[in-house]
Parts: sequence; C-alpha cells; structure tokens
Amino acid sequence: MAKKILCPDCINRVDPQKLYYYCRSFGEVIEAITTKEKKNGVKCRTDGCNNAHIILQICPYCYKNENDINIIPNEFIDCDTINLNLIGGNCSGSTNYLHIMLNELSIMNGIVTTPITAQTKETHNTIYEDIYINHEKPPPTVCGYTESSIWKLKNINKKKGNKVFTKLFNIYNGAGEDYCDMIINPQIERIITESNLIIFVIDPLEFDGLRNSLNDDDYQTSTFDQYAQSSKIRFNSLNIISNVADCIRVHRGINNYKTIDMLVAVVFSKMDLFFDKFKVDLPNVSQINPHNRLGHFDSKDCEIVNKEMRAWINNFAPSFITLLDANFNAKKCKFFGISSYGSPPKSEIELPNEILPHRVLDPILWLLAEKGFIDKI
Ligand SMILES: Nc1nc2c(ncn2[C@@H]2O[C@H](COP(=O)(O)OP(=O)(O)OP(=O)(O)O)[C@@H](O)[C@H]2O)c(=O)[nH]1
Ligand SMILES: [Mg+2]
Ligand SMILES: [Zn+2]
Ligand SMILES: [Zn+2]
Repeated sequence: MAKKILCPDCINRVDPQKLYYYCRSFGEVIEAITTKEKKNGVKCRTDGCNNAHIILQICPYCYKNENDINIIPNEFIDCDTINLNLIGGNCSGSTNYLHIMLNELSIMNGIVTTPITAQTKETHNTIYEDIYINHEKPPPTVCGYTESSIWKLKNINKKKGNKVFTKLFNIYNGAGEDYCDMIINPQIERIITESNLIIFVIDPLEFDGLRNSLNDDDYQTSTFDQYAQSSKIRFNSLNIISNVADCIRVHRGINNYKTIDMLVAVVFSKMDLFFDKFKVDLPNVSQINPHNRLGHFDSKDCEIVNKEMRAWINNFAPSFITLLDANFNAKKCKFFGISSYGSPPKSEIELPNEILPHRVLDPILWLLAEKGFIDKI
C-alpha cells in the first residue's frame, strides 16, 4: 500500500487512493474515482473542459465545499516529508528563531529553500520584514494557530546523476499557551504525534538563577511587556515537556517505563544575554562554528556544545534535565545554545540595528544530518 499522506491543514493521514481531485478551470470536485480513472489519470468530467489531467488533490477530511478548497501540494506526494514541530512556552523566542533560522538556511552554501504555499511565503516575508527591515519584534503567535510553514529543501552538493537530493519540510510552530492546553485542541495533539522531529525552544529566563543574573533592563527588553511587568508565572517548559511527552505516549502507546525514541533538539534561546557572564562555563557555545555556513554538519562541535549546555543548565535547573531524560531517549536528544538576534533588543519594541544570528543553524543541521540530508564531518 502506498504511504499515507499527511494533510497539512487538518493533520489527518490520507490514503492516496482516497484523495479527492479538483479542477481549477471549472471548480469541479471529483470525490469518487473509478479504478479505470486511477489507472489512466483522473480527468475532469465537465463537458468542454480541456483540463485533461487534474493534478490538484484535496483532502477528503477537510473538504467542505467548492468555495473552500485546501489543495495538498504535489510535493507531499512526490517528496520525502519531514514534519517538524517547534515547541516553546509563550515568549520563549520560537517565532523569531524559526524565521531567522529559515533565513540563514536560505543563504547557506549548497542548500536551496523554496516556500511551497503562498501562505508560507507571505507569513515568512512579513516576519522577515519586521525583524530585518523595521527592526521590530514580530507579534506573539495567536492561540490556536496551526498553520504550517512548508518548504522544499534541495541539497545541490548531493546530486546523483540529474537527481538533486530533495526533502519537504513541513514546520509547525504554535502559540506557547496551546502546548499547555492540548486537551482542548485535538489538532495540536495531532501535530505533536505526527511530527518526526521536535525542537523544544527553551527560554533561559524562566529559570530563577539565570533571570536573577540579569539587570532589569535586559530582562524587560528580552520578553514581552505583559510578562515583564507582571509577576504572573508563565507556563514553564517543565509543564510543556511533560504535556508533550504524555501526548506522544498516549497516541503512540508508549508506556511510562520507556523513553520516547525520537530526535529532539533542546534549544536554549536568547543566549546573547549570558555569554559575557558565563564565558568560563560556555567557552564553545559562545563561539561561532565556521562549518555551519558551509553546508555540512560538524558532529564533534555538536557534542561539545551538547555537553557544555547540559552542564550549564544542570547548575540552574537540574529538574529540567531529570524530566527530559525520564521522557526522551538521551542518545537522540541534543542541547543547543543560540541567539536569534546576536545581542539583546534595544528596547521593548526595537531590535538591534544589526541582526547577527548566533549558532541558529546548529540544531537544524544536526536534524538534517540525522535524516541523511546533509553530510557529517
Ligand atoms: N535577548 C534576546 N531576546 C530575544 C531573542 N529572540 C527573542 N527574544 C525575545 O523574546 C520575545 C518573544 O519572542 P517570540 O519569538 O515572539 O516568542 P514565541 O515563543 O514565538 O512566543 P509566543 O508566540 O507568544 O508563544 C521577543 O519579542 C524578544 O523580546 C534573542 O535572540 N535574544
Ligand atoms: Mg510565536
Ligand atoms: Zn485535511
Ligand atoms: Zn475541468
């Protein structure tokens, strides 16, 4: 049986034999496909339509009517898909991280990134403009946001004959609140359980020892107003990690005695705030690895960073490490330290004049190397 396709809109798995088809010329939707049609290619049934082969497929689960069509991009059928879920508490820096990382990926040697849907392009461009052109913080993600950012990735250094190594990257990044309230959002539960990769974005400011090491100004500019001003406890990452692990356990039938065998990148954001104070503890994380931009992955450097970050966090939040290791296979779980901006924001609204991302590609290069998409050195 052909592999099931993940509908990016409703996050249900669809048997390719059960897809509906849509004709762009006449807006006709064909639901029941005959065996003969399957063999010869589906054709529009409207008289006078010269659109011989209908190639636009739609998902039978989320199709409502002919005025409300979600097309499943062809790439979901042709390419190997990586479903990535970027999970972070509110204000952890996940939205900034995602779009700055995508931008860095697009200028990396040998990798070609192409947005697959108009929505993906528009959302990315808007956030890019906020950050790089207007130097403003992008707005917080709204609750219930489940749109995915869909990119085609080509590695031109991995050509075989005239075939270029290609993967589809389907990325979800919701609002922090939603990962704590999954029970009321089955769609978010499906996103988590259908992902083959997870990036946890962790805000180091949530740990008392680290937050207290900063002056008030740095704390306020590196968080959203409403959190800085209130003493309200934010949803913390321990809560999120245990929710996400429970969700995966329930849906995949993994009991509590076993760890979850999944690639997990644990990414500490906003590290620009700590490099000066913790240079002794973070001699490698605070340095940029030159291999990053060259399109391959440096396993040795990754291991050094992993150890350094684990030891550093263990000083401030040992319970974080205990909880993570109790739920996820530590061999498939790596720690990273990044800064999206490279330095703290100038004010509560304004970003630094120059955005100098620090090690933002490390986690993604590790995941792509594990998936065989780029080479390790
Ligand atoms: N110092 C510093 N602050 C950062 C960095 N990245 C993000 N921030 C701060 O963190 C805030 C939140 O960032 P977002 O990317 O919107 O966080 P989020 O995880 O998407 O938050 P929600 O969408 O509300 O869940 C930003 O407005 C910045 O103030 C960074 O690299 N350095
Ligand atoms: Mg966000
Ligand atoms: Zn669907
Ligand atoms: Zn037609």
